Amino acid sequence: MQITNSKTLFEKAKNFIPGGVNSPVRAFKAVGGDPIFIKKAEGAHIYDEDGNAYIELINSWGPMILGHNHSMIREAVIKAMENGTSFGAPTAREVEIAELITSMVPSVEKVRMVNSGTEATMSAIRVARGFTGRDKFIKMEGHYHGHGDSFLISAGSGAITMGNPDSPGVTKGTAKDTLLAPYNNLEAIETLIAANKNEIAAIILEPVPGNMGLVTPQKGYLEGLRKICDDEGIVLIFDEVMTGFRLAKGGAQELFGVTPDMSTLGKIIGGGLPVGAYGGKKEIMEFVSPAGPVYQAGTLSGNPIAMAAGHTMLTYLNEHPEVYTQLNQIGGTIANGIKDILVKLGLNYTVNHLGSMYSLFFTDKEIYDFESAKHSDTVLFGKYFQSMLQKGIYLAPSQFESLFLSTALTNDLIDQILDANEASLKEIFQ
Ligand code: KE4
Repeated sequence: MQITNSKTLFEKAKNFIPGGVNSPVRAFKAVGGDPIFIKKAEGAHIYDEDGNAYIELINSWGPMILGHNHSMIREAVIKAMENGTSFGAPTAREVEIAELITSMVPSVEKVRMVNSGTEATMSAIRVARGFTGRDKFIKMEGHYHGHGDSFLISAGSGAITMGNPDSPGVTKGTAKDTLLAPYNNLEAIETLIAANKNEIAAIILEPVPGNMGLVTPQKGYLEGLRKICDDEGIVLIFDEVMTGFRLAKGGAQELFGVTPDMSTLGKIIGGGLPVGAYGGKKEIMEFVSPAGPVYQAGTLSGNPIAMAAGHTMLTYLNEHPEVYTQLNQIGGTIANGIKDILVKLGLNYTVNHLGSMYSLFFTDKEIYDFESAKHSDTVLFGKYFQSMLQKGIYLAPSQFESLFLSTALTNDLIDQILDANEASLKEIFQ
């Protein structure tokens, strides 16, 4: 792969943008080399500034579930643009998408649109605190809920990738109200609750974490959290920014049949445009201004162009449940294909997979929480990443990220992905 133009652009970018990127996970810091600059994308492919084509398995970190530059999304955006780009006033499309989300996501009776997953989680915690009158909340080690101050404690995704899961700049005053527990561990939750009786407003988690690599909930875990929150009057928040509209049209809460009190949403919800949302039980959401006292606002919340893209995406997913059957087949073929390759090469690395999300961990240990995920050999991952990139497969440049598949992956492309995996793993280990 010739990457001259990307190199030139990256050198220039570093003069004007911190680290040359507008989001740390885009940097190749954890895997070596420089990031490639993308010029365009179509279907299952992205094309860099040097004309190299890649089969891509990030899909803009989740949104491109139907593949890039889908004609129905593009046409909806172009059509919406004819009426202007932003009014700062209510529009019919916002009512339509709110009604659609409440019909798709089991926990959501009322919903507020925002502009990112970070805004959604920050707002959800504030509302839970306002609703309960309590200050503390529990997050899981290694989970990532965006870059809001109170979440940057033992945070996954780019925070752990860059080696600062506890970010400087978060005050002790803020951090003291964030309690930490290992994922998949109900006993730790019960211990925290006993030590902070009637002080905990919420438990927030990724029901199926993707931000330490993909990890799945152990049997009874989500159900156990639901019961604890019912018993203790704690607001259970599922952060489904990644899993919402991906693992099922109603997200992980539909797939596992556990309904939280609130949900946060993002990524797919905007069809690739900047959209986040938080929602939940009517009695809780009625606390949100101007209906209630908890303030939250946004100049571009419910932006008409973003709503056009999001409404088109969600309408399609709502009306085509076969998409999830297809995604699950694609995910199963790739994940099981990689497992077969590992056996064939005599390698016992761990593959975690659920639906259209998967991760290959360079450790023989079972990965069920942050501590176990940290056993993975990130140097080996870097070699694997670079080898796959050279073979035209674009993976997330971090061991601590799930991959995201799209319906644009044809059988031929799946074969190419598996062939590249076999060749890269052979290269590294033989
Ligand atoms: P945004 O603010 O990036 O839209 O959403 C934050 C967020 C919240 N909750 C979960 C479960 C998330 O995965 C995210 C964002 N995910 C990362 C990828 N791990 C976005 C990519 C990036 O940071 O550039």
